[in-house]
Amino acid sequence: MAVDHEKIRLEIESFSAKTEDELEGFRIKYLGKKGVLKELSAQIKEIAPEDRKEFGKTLNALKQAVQEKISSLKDSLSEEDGIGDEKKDQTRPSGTEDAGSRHPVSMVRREIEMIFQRIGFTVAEGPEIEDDWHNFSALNFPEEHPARDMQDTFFIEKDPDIALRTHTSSVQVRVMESQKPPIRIIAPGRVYRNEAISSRSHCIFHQVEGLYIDKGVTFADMVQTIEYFAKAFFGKTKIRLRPSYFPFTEPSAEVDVYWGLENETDHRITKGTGWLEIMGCGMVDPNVLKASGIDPELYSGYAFGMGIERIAMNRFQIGDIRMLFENDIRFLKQFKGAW
Ligand code: 2U9
Repeated sequence: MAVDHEKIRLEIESFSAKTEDELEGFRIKYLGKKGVLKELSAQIKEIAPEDRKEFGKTLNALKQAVQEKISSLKDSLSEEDGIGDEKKDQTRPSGTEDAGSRHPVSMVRREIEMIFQRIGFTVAEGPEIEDDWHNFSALNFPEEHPARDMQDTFFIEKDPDIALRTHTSSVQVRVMESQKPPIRIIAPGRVYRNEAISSRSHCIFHQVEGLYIDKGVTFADMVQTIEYFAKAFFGKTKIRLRPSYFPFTEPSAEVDVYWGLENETDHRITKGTGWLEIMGCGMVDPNVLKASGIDPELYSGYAFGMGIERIAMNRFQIGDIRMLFENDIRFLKQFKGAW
């Protein structure tokens, strides 16, 4: 009787088992008392004596193939068994996982948050899609202000105007509407500008703004807080304020820290002046307090705002702002373990 050994060999090699039971069934089928290989070896009597040696060899090879299959499937089944498997060393160190890292913008944001939390500020958040009131009107932007333009703001709906917030000041308006002074908050988050004019400018960036409102808050209080921040974040002790203008603060100022002019890098960073602009600030305009239901006769406050990308570029010596948006893994990997 002709036996197709090749067919049996293929059957053995292509077998796979999902459970121990299936594997045991396989073992019995081939190696059991009435198994395929036992029946084959019984046929040896019918083989011509001169072919018996060859037949025996083939049988042995099949037997070996079955045993190898069983042992390899046993290994892979016990691996899948996982944690519950007593045969495994549960104390073996797991090895290193490639865990990724925090984005430099997130690192700087967190550091700023912590610096202000140390002096009693809490972190406030609010919606990125805003109405005209919270983004513009309540902040004393006149009806015809250019920031309200389609070229500068991403509108989602018209009449009533709904847009992507252009600053996190809208968050602070919401807090003023719902809480009584004293208010001491910082509002970090993503903001949007419609920079249609230049393809190199960016539509999304991040800000941290701060607001402190209470009875008797003065310009001097603001300067002290900014001095504290400059020391804590940059390690610099000297700041200067230059007059500026924002619709929501009066008076308003731009803040520079004295960076120094010790070396070539200092010259480059400060464009040869020794001073580095870090933020804007001012006393909250009485109109803004009024709009949110806070009596400007009773209360006063200061506010400040800074762009996180700009500060991250300074902190990590990043020459091109696009690095912060492109998420190139070769760039991001450099921040592993930084914080
Ligand atoms: C309320 C009242 C006043 C927030 C302020 C600035 C000055 C400022 C810019 C810095 C760089 C924005 O990211 S940037 O482009 N911001 O200079 N922001 S005062 O003033 C407020 C906020 C909320 C209710």
